[in-house]
Amino acid sequence: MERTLSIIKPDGVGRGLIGEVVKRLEANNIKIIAMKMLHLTKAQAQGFYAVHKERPFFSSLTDFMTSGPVVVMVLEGEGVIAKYRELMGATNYKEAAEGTIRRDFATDIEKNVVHGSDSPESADFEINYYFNSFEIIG
Ligand code: FUP
Repeated sequence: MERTLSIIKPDGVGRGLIGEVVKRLEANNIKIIAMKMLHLTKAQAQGFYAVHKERPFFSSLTDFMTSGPVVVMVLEGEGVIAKYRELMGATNYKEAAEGTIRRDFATDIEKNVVHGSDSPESADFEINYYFNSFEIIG
């Protein structure tokens, strides 16, 4: 059994896409075992995206991630890391497959509606970044 972290980003929350994303998770039998809404501070966004701190888009990305509330979730299931990334589609929505969340709703490489962990190691870091053990339905 695997776990992954999902974020509905400020563009997704602001555009009323929380229900749409959750609907797609449920339709694909992906179990939500934790969920909350947060408005990240700049420092919290920088800590979350620390692996990207040398990248040219880091400053813009962390500004965007603090521009409004986000919904963070822990998802659980067999192969859920890859399964959720498949539902999300490629980072660049122009390259995302048809029927994916990013292809259907993203407007920009940065404003791409959702985040999903890319490996078991990053899932572990990211889940613990946002949730303590009491907030996850074991
Ligand atoms: P992903 O795993 O698909 O979320 O993509 P990355 O971890 O590579 O990038 C994290 C976020 O940085 C993306 F969701 C959007 C942003 N980004 C840019 O703004 N510009 C880029 O060229 C690449 C990524």
